[in-house]
Amino acid sequence: MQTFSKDFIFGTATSSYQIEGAANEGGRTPSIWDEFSKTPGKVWNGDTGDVACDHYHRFEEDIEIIKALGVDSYRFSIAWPRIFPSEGQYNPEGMEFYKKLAKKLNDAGIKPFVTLYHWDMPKWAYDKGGWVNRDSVQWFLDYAEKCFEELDDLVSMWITHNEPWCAALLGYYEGVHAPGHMNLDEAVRVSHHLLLSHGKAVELYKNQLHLTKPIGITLNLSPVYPASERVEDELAANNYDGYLNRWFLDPVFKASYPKDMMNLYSKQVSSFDFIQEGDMGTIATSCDFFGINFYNRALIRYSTTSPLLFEPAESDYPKTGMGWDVSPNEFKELIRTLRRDFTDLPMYITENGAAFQDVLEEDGTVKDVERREYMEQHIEAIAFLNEEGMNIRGYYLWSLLDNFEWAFGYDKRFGITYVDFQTQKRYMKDSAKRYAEIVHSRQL
Ligand code: GBH
Repeated sequence: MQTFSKDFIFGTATSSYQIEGAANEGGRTPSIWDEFSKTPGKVWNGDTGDVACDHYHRFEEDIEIIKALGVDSYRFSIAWPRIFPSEGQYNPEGMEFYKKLAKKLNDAGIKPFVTLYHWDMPKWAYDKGGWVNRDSVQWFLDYAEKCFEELDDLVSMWITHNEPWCAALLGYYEGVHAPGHMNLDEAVRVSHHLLLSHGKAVELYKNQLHLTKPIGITLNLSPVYPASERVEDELAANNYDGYLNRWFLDPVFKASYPKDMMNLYSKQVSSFDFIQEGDMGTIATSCDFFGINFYNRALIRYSTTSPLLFEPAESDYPKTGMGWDVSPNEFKELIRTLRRDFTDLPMYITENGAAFQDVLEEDGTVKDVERREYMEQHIEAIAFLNEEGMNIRGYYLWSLLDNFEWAFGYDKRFGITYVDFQTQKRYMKDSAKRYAEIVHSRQL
């Protein structure tokens, strides 16, 4: 039997565009995701976040679910276009929504863990060049400053960016996320500006505003394994690790980009002149914790047809509904690697969870055995890791609700709560009931 200490934080997570809806209310203007989801062919079934889980109107009901889970904390993100609907125009009505939400959470004894950027850049900022434009760093800081000033009292921890790899590489290189570009030169600049805006936001928070809540960044990390012992596959796996993990880990913890990746990218990136004097030091500004989103390991092989020389390989692991390997052991290896090679900071698993095909039974139950097992395996892994002294301080299940799963629309359900998108009725799945037990007993 594994046990968790009283101060270990159990939570659940969501993000603004994926759940809020009310796309045109409260003074909000479109984000890049409104644009992208309305572009034919980009999102499964033409789904958009216009209504999503209608959380903007139903947040009180959703807080009741969070209370029923008994969790210590709830992680959500702020929609930038609600706060700055146009350049330089602060919108207090937008902020009011998050104040109400955070207050209600505090009243219920639930700690708000707030992400500033979970991918919904305002369209006005995109029209001025988006994250490719270095001015985006200042736009983000203006937005961050307002959030810090208005919300810090109500927030228990801050995350600057969620998964900059997704925003930069999926958005600007692979073209599957907003804004749907396919240009490595842009993607690499974007990653730099995202990271720089992170470092500057931390400096602003600590050194200028003198605020004291813990602040950090969340990266999506997948430990990478070669499909075979062939040297080509090992090279490909190393490149993919550089592409997905090290391109973000090295700047944040070592104040430099990985040399091997600079080399690989230099064939497609015209120059690295966007890296200015002092930038790397700023990016590595020390944080209070490190956030990790973990879903799966990656199995990679050499490819002559792909420009970066890698591609996913078939694996015989059990899969989630996304086709991702269920790999709790590799999760443990990832954490040990991070401890050995990168950081001593306290860690939070800011997302972990799985999509599976769910069936809502007549009696309102959802018997999501696979999701429950996935969750138990990863929570158990954390208990083992903490016995080894890995200092993981919290775990946030992705996600509180079935929601808009980006390019997959409403086709993929990650929730521990089932949402009937026709009626907006919520049903706790079996995984949610089991999670409540674990949280309550602090053991499994
Ligand atoms: C997160 O992203 C997001 O933060 C969240 O908004 C989203 O809803 C949730 O996860 C579920 O998707 O095996 O090499 O193909 C997930 C980031 C990055 C995780 C890519 C899986 C696959 C790497 N994903 N990764 S690979």
